Amino acid sequence: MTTVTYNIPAISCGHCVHTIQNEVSELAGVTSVVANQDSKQTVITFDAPATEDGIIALLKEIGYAPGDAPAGQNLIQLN
Ligand SMILES: [Cu+2]
Repeated sequence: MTTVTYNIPAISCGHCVHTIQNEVSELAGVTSVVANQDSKQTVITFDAPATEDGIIALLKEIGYAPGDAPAGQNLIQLN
């Protein structure tokens, strides 16, 4: 299981949160998507067949490309 945290600058309201959670959770292998309107961070947990590349591609496709995180906040944890 892999958990990744992305900074997504385009998150501006609850609708964005809803869209991200709905769309990303439909990817096969994604087990958890938690987007936060205040921190603009999204925490995604997944297993195969989902891949980080696939998740990023989907986020870009729906208009929520992950942005550059401030130093120390680009968290990628491999469990
Ligand atoms: Cu919004």
